[in-house]
Order: sequence, then structure tokens, then C-alpha cells
Amino acid sequence: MGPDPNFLIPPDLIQALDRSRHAVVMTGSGTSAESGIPTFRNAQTGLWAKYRPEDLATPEAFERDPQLVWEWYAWRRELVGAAEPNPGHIAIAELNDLLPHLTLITQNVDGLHQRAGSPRVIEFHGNLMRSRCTAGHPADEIDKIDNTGETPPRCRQCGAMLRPDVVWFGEAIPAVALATALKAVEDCDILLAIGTSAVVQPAAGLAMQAKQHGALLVEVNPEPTPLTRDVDFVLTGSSGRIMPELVNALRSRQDHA
Ligand code: BV8
Repeated sequence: MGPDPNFLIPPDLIQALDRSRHAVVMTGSGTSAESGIPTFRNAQTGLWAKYRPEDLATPEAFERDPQLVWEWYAWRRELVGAAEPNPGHIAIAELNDLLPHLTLITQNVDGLHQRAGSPRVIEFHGNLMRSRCTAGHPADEIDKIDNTGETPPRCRQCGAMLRPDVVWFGEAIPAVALATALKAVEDCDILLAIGTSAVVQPAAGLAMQAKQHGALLVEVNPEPTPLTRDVDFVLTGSSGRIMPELVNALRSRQDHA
């Protein structure tokens, strides 16, 4: 799907990006929708249709039924394993070559930004392709886990149950991810919020924190969100279509500079 000539990215946005000293991209599950991974809101199909994600992605749910929660994540890992990065992920990775300083913060737990080539990804909500021991031993890539036949599997070091290395509702954002993200949003001069419903906190607050520190706000989303009214550039559409457009426009401005 080549660039769509009649979709114009506002030239003053391209100019602002090209002049940026530090840009932040913040993504939500909308950026993975075109990779076939349903967004968190409508994630539930088939067997999982009867559960609400907010009810499963909690410590209480894991406490109550660790096997069910582990199996939900195993199902989601399969979806992620079968998915490929889409043109939106790839365009975001290409931005690294066009901008002097880019910080990528993702709420997604699917690792697709890394697979698309983004060099540094702040995983604000963790990554479901890693698991960690409930007694605190470090996370391991999922394929390094001895499948002891139990569900959830047990930690090799101490025998405690493993859990997905993600941030559940009610859990704190990993300290390094939070501190790095806050520092970036306070320093950046432009923040692009891509494919996020801007509902989940504290991720949703990052865009306004950037604005309060003088950054321009850009939103890429087919739908309006609670952020839209405070955004300087609203690009209505899918990230897989808009982001390649934006990168092409920035690249051609730089080529003709
Ligand atoms: C915390 C990992 C405190 C797990 C996720 C009231 C009651 C209870 C809690 C709260 C409350 N009010 C606030 C809270 C806190 C809570 C919260 O915000 N709740 C919400 C529901 C109100 N937050 C927390 O609990 C956070 N922790 O507060 O801890 C604390 C502090 C100190 C010490 C101890 C404790 C932790 C939140 C992290 C939760 N984990 N994910 C997992 O994935 O299993 S959040 C999960 O949902 C996703 O990561 C995502 O971030 C979030 C939202 O999901 P979606 O809506 O699907 O995705 P997204 O927002 O990205 O929306 C999709 C968007 O894409 C839409 O706008 C759509 O239009 C757009 N789109 C669709 N297609 C495309 C597209 N855009 C572009 N292109 C397309 N093709």
C-alpha cells in the first residue's frame, strides 16, 4: 500500500518535526491493530469473549485463578507470535534516522516496535513475551522457560509460579520506565500520541505533561479521544496509513532542504 498522494500532512507539522530537538512518540494498542492484534478494548474473541480484559489483567484475577490468567496470556502470545510489524511500526522506527532525538514510549506489550527496528523502546506496561517469577526472580524470555507441564510454569530458581512480565491494573509502572518517560515528556518539543485511547493512567497523562512543558501535541487515531481537544495537529486515520505519509513528507523536506 503506497503513500496516498491526496492525504496531506500539514506542512507546518513537518516543519515542526524537522526542527525538533527532541520528539516523543507514545503508542497504544491501535498501532498494533493493523498487525491483526485486537486493541485492548475489543481484544476478546472466541473463548475469551466472556471475559473483560480489565478483569483479567489484575493481580486479583491471577490470585484467584492463575491458570486462567496464564492461559489468557498464552493465547495473546500466540496472536503476537503470528503477527508482523505493520507499516506504522516500521515508519516509527524510520523516524529514528530522520530526527536528532526520538524517545518511543509504548503502552503495548507485544514487542512489535522492537521487531520493526525501533532501537530503544520504553515498555510502559511491560512485555507479555517475557515472564517473571512471582517471588521476584528476574524475567525470562518466554521460550527459555522449562515447561514443567504446570500452568503457570514454576521458577527454576525457587519454584514459585511465573507470571507475565506486564503491568496489571493497580500495579505500579516499572520505576525506570516511568522516570525515563517523565524526563522525556518534560524535555521534548513535540509529542505524537499514536493509536491510544488516552484513558489508562498514568500513560494517558504523559501527553498533557508534555504540553504543559511547551511541547506541540500530535494525535494519530481514526477516532477522537479525551486528548483530541488539546491537540495541535489531529491526523484522523490509521497509523499504518498516516505514519508512512508523515515519514515520506519529512524525508522529502530533508532531501530538498
Ligand atoms: C496504577 C498491560 C497505581 C497488561 C495495561 C479506577 C479504578 C481502578 C483503577 C483506576 C481507576 N482510575 C484510574 C485507575 C488506574 C488504572 C487506570 O488507568 N484504569 C483505567 C481503566 C481508568 N491504572 C492503573 O492501574 C495503572 N497503575 O495506577 O497503579 C499505583 C501507583 C503506585 C504504586 C502502586 C500502584 C496501571 C495501568 C496499566 C494496565 N496494563 N496493559 C495487559 O496488556 O494485559 S493497560 C492496557 O489497556 C494497554 O496496555 C493499553 O495501554 C490500555 C488501553 O487499551 P486500549 O484502549 O485497547 O488501547 P488503547 O488505549 O491503546 O486504545 C486503542 C486506540 O487505538 C483507540 O483510541 C482506537 O481508536 C485506536 N485505533 C484503533 N485502530 C487504530 C487506532 N489508532 C491508529 N491506527 C489504527 N489502525
